[in-house]
Amino acid sequence: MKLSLSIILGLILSFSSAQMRAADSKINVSHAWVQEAPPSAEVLAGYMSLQNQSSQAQTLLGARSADFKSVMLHQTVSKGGMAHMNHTPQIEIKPGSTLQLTPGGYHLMLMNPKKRLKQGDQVEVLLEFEGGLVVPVKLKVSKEQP
Ligand SMILES: [Cu+2]
Repeated sequence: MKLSLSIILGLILSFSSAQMRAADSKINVSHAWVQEAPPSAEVLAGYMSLQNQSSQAQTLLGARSADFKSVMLHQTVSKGGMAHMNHTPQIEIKPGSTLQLTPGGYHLMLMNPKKRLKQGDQVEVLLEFEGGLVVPVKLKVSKEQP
């Protein structure tokens, strides 16, 4: 009982510090998670909400992570009942609006993980915006949308 409580407290603390750093850069990140995949998977998908709290448009150009060989911005689009993924070079977030990266829409395509990632693990990704802004985000690995 004591152990699980301290784990929960630790999670809350690490979550709030990530929130705080993101707020400094005027991009509020929430619901950041990575979908767990089979061990053989060469790509994983990352999802989150990005709220632009600044008075200017912010343009997401890409991302990088020490845990993956490369990271790309993708968009899933349905055409004639088939789902395709398109590479998206950039996404603009208007002032006050929120960009949702969700299953079936925009996502981070996390390619060639350097280690096996399981439910409960954490992944750090650096989001790169136009103008040099870099926002660090911690994503929780989860089987389902948390
Ligand atoms: Cu993709």
